[in-house]
Amino acid sequence: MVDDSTIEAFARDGVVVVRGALGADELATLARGFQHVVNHPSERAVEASRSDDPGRFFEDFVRWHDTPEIEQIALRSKLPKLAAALMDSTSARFYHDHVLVKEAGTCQRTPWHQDQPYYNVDGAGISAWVPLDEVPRKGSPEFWAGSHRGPWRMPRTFLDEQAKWFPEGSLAEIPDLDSDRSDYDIRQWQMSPGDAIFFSFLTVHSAPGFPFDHPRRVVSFRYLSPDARHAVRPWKTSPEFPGLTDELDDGVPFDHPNFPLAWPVPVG
Ligand SMILES: O=C(O)CCC(=O)C(=O)O
Repeated sequence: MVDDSTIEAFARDGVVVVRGALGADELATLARGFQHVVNHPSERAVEASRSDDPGRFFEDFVRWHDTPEIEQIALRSKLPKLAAALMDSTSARFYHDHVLVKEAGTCQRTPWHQDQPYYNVDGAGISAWVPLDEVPRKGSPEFWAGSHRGPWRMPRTFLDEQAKWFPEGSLAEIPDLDSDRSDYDIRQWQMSPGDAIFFSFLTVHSAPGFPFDHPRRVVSFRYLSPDARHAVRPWKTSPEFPGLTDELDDGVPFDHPNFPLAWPVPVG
């Protein structure tokens, strides 16, 4: 499904693009699921843009439980097999889905960040960022290639940069990539519906606003490698998994119905 050079590129860069990862029928299914989420936001949903933004940045999380279309794509498309192959792993467990829309004209950037410090996960994981719309290069996420091999970086709230997770000073800060972009290997691609950007939970990434005349609808599917372990945090992770610490010990594999094995496809 992916050749050795793509697997090597993922290990080296922490990010690769796979064209045509989902087909037309799968995209139609995902679009239905996406619309269900937008029409019925969960208690986890957030408005990630300011009230005076001419567009809107809306996010929701972990919707596969009540959105069968998202479950279908997360568990029964090529995505989990691709995720396992790129992690050079024999299996991939589904972690969660993250639904994002930047409406036409949204100014709000997604700031530079790594995903893993927000999570309850130690060990490797990978995301597949899949757009439902054409995304011109200038509206597409940016990735600092190789940053997944560096340290964990301080997670901050997107709108007001608060350190709500790790204590202030306890992790390295994200450098100011935008002021000296030539010092960093920054990758960005034009994307079409069904293409997927696969990136490590530790790859530093950001995304611009969306100054175009159509929305940018996206679902990011997150998968865990077999070496991923549940990391109980003394704070609310993002997303939060309420009650999980009563059912899954600290330091154990994610062998729990909330995190189904997605590849290989379980028999029966
Ligand atoms: O699409 C975006 O604006 C940000 C996506 C992102 O940060 C992610 O999928 O982890």
